[in-house]
Amino acid sequence: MTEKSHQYTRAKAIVQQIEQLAAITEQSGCVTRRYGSPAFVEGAHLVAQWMQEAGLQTRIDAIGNVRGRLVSLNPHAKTLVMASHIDTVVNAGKYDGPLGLLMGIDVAKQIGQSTILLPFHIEIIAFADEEGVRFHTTFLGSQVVTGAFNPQLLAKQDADGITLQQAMSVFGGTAADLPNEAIPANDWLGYFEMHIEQGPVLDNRNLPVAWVSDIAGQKRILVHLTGFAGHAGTVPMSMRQDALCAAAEMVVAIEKFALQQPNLVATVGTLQIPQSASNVIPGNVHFSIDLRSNEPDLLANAYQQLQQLCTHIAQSRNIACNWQLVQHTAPVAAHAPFTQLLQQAIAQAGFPDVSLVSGAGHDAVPVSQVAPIAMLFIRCYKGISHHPAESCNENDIAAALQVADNFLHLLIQQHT
Ligand code: HGY
Ligand code: MN
Ligand code: MN
Repeated sequence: MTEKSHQYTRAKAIVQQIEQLAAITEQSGCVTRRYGSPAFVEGAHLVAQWMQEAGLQTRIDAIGNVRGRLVSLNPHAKTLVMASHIDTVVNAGKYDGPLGLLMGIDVAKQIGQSTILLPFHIEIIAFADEEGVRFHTTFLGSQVVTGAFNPQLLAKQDADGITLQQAMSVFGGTAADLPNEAIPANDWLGYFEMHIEQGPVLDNRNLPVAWVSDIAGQKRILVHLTGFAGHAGTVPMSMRQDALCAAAEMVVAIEKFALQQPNLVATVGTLQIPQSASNVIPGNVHFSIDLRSNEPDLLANAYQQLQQLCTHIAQSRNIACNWQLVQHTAPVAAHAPFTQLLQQAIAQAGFPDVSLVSGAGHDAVPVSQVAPIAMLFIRCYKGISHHPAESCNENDIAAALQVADNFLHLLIQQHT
């Protein structure tokens, strides 16, 4: 079997696993696997089984990351981590996260089954909470592995009042275990993540892969508006403190502001009206703002200007506005020469040297604080993501496996 046809066979097997994992969901008919849910736990155990079948020393850690190691004979060797996440957004696609993870398991399996003497350990990690849907956090799993986890997050509650500490107990983990789950800073050789592009550039340029030059910074904000609930039939329009109308004016103003900024995106993805009824003037509204740019100053200025804009709109409507920054991650650049080796691997596979900025966040962001990172993007159908139509074809996955195999062999050569 030629190397190319072998990579294609491997790609087909990965697509079958993607479908198998996607069938494990909180909601039948769509893919939803939020951190710590029974579906998440079932999916984690299936991934653990696949890691074991790939010959990796496997365990589920205290926060719920699934971890599989291919150990070098050199006990003092550093560790290369290949990872991605297995939690999803609500009504998600099947590939965002699982594709990169399953490709990492496959690449490690090929090396484990070869006669290569591994000069470094390889650790494959299925991160437990990259999306941050349940607790409005992100990167919980990767922050534990990098030692950056903030224990104050353990008290965060989900929509049902369950704390993160209670949620993680489903993995048998306790807060005291978390510091021991970190890979010490000087043990890292590097971090390599493969991920669908989640954007249209590769599809438009008819390319299977690209390397990632930067990952955009992001700020997640929760806005709580308090007006005054009232009778929809009796309160004159001029006397209302309608929290929803205030929110609506803010949402449109946020969109208008972002449309005028060339390198900024702003999204109001969630909006809730607690205790709503059709004949009640909304007294309370909560909504989220997701703000991103790969330019730190632009992101900071936009944050300030939008906060002023919303405060002004609230004051003009006699509405109280509580503005809460729930998460901030600075923009991150991939690290040379680690990424230069990935560029070499892409060239060896015969693909052009194309790099992209990632508008999406990835676990590579927290990892970049402790290790050199390299990310490989894989074309996805029309760039669709965070949507059930998200998909990727076997040829592109096979092309990415070819690059990943090259990258690992270059790293092994470099450290032998
Ligand atoms: O939102 C993101 O950028 C990623 O999908 N967590
Ligand atoms: Mn995502
Ligand atoms: Mn992702």
